[in-house]
Amino acid sequence: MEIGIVGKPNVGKSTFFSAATLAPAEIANYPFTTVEPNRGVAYIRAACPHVDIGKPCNPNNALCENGVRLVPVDMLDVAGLVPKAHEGRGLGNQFLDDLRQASALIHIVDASGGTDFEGNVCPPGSHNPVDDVNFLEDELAHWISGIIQRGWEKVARKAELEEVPIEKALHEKLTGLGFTEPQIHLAIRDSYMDVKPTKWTKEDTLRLGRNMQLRGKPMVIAANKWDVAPKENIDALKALEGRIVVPTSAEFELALRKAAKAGIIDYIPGAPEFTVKEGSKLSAGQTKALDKIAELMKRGGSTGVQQCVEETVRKLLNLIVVYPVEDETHWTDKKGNVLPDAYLIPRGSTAKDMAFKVHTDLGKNFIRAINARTKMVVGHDYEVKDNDVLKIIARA
Ligand SMILES: Nc1nc2c(ncn2[C@@H]2O[C@H](COP(=O)(O)OP(=O)(O)OP(=O)(O)O)[C@@H](O)[C@H]2O)c(=O)[nH]1
Ligand SMILES: [Mg+2]
Repeated sequence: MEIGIVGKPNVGKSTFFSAATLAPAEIANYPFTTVEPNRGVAYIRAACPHVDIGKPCNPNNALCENGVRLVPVDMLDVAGLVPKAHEGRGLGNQFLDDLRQASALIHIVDASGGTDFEGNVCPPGSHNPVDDVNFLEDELAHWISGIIQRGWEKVARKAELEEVPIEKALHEKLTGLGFTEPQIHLAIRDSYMDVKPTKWTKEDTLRLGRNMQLRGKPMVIAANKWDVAPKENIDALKALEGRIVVPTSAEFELALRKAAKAGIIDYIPGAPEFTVKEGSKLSAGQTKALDKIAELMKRGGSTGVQQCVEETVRKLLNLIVVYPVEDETHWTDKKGNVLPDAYLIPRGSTAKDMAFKVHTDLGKNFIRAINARTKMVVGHDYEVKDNDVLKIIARA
């Protein structure tokens, strides 16, 4: 699972990335600070079933703190995108190829309105952040349609001649872009494409590109720089139809995570508050900065960064967390590790889908599963629930 961070230059993409992952990234108040992508691991929180069985867990691919399982998601921070990047402006849009494997995107918007389209600092409030949403979606549509258009005539002619379903031909053409055939099928339907792909015009493929982005690279908007953003800008972004918008202060979240790492404060990412550790010696500047952060958290419930990551996984992608085990009595793997693995799978997945997620062979040879909580046997079509613990039985 990978989430890509996108947006115009200088809006706080790397700050958000660094706050969410604690991976180092260069941050500066000018455009195009980031050229090469930054990669890191963020986490989403889930109630760990180890609490239900009353034994500490031994997580393999995740951490667990005080009964909260932290399930990893990969995160990628890329260079800034400017209007007409598809025509080569700024750094162009070739670098978006790094986002091929991303299942979802977080669009960082400077909600303070203090950066223009190119990412240059401008008087706060002089730029309308709502305009950034439209331009970025348009650039992403151009990116996808540009890839479709490259050598399309040949592909379309061949598909028509050999009567290959067009979603299949497109899927092949876009191999590696991370789109599934069903997503492509739905995007074609949403775009009212001509049944004859040789008749598709540039405008048609642009419409298709937009719908493919909606289906295959859906997006959450982070209304960033919340700490300095006028309320009307946040409200205007929140009022955008059909989009999930989360106000964030990446700068504050990064400060908190760094202070927690340095042992100055106690802070769990996503929590509504933090406490200064006893014996921490704070400078006047630090106290002032922490007071400002506390004030925003009181007003908004948190800095928003962790919420934004979790809304992307939970609400936008509608993923749930499940735990496969080998032993349904002790909730362990073969070696006796308690609840070693946590997997993210789409809500609505079946026990067999989950088996495939763990291992292709386990999916292919699936016989049945056992719900470790109820000890009930469930079949291949059992719909897996969030927080389920399942033993999968397969032919050897
Ligand atoms: N006030 C405030 N400033 C922020 C916030 N997030 C980032 N910044 C500042 O915005 C500037 C740009 O931050 P970066 O993280 O480098 O932005 P970027 O989008 O990665 O920029 P490029 O890599 O150049 O595209 C820096 O001065 C940050 O300190 C925030 O939440 N609030
Ligand atoms: Mg950057």
